[in-house]
Amino acid sequence: MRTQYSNEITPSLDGKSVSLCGWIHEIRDMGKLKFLILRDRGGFIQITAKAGTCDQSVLNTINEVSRESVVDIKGIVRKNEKAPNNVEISPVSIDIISKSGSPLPLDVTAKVDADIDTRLNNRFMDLRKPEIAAIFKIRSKILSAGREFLLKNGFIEIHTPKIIASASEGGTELFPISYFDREAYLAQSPQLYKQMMMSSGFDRVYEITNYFRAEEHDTRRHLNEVVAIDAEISFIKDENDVMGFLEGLILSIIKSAAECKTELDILKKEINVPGDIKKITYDKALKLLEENGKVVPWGADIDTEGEKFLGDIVMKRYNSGLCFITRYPLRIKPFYTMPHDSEYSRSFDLEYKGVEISSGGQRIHDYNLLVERIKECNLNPENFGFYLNAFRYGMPPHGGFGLGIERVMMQLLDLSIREVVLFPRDRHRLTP
Ligand code: AMO
Repeated sequence: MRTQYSNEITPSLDGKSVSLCGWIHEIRDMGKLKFLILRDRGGFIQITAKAGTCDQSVLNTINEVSRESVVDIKGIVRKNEKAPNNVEISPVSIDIISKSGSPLPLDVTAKVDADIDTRLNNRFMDLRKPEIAAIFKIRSKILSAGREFLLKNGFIEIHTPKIIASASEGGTELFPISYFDREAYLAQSPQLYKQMMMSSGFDRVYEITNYFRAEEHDTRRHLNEVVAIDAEISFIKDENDVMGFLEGLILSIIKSAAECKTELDILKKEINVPGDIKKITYDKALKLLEENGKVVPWGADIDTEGEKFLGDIVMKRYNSGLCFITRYPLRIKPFYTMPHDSEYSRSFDLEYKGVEISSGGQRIHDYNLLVERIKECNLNPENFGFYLNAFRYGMPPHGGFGLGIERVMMQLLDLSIREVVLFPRDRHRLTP
């Protein structure tokens, strides 16, 4: 229906006929002079109607139209130094395609700041704000950059089931669902299936996928449904090979976000692309924390506060926002993690500005060791029959990671996790 987006209208088009479609962002009636601000995906453009020079039907429509109505405007481009971006449209016709009700549930002009719950309850309208839409344009860009990096490196995209029969992470954070006459669960991650693909000889696979986690957490950085880039790689020497791929992936993601100049200008944010990523062992991380007055007992997970502390220390010492924490105690990692020795594992977490954005490592590829570890983690090998079978008939050494997109986005833009998901699912929110 349209010939251009608003941001494509420049003074050089002076005198040209155009057709624009979008929403009425603002209406200003100065009597004989009436202004509309039209908003579309590209931005804003001023529509200026003068009594006397403009058709009466156009003036009547402007009197009738309400804010946020959807319109189709045909008109002539006029150069005007007083108009925003030195250009405006002199309207020839205005069709109201869909009249908006009023009062509006949310003020799109953002003169009144709404609280996050009101915003999320009216998300369709919240997303009309350019600064909110900008977040999701960046999100789309980083996913494309991630996909491009993986495809360039020979990864094959897969899709694994989201309705599963047994836990993949060994924990209890599962959402049960009824599957005909049986109980099933929503997938916590593609972990078991992406590993099985290594036995199938796919060598390098990835999936951009939803995780469903029935965690009770009600925090700034947890949701019950998230999206992650999951990858698995065969014929690795050890976990360092996996970290190499993850480093390439995250750096290309951050670089692509830093290149979103238009969106970052709208958001008034800047993104620094870190250099290479520092590796710190778990033991060293605990030591650094202790030196700075925060004691984490050996064998415990580094909590939210500890991660934040560590992020600050790493920034001060190494001038980097990113660091790997490696060689975690075996006892706090899932059953599929390759042991380094009896105490430590070949696993890692990737921290970005003091928040875990990814975890991964080398996996066990030996059938007997895997069964042993499943038992040691108080799980029943019988529940993992279909998975274990893939280890009995030729399984290469392999490893992989899961990179949480919401965590990456919130750290990139310094926002809370609810802000970077279209329709977040948390402890209290199941709609919209
Ligand atoms: P893990 O459970 O650490 O590892 O998840 C990987 C990454 O996913 C994101 N994430 C979450 N983000 C927000 N809210 C949540 N509730 C949430 N849960 C997970 C985080 C986290 O780092 N199978 C392994 C990955 C692997 O080893 O390949 C796994 O799922 O960014």
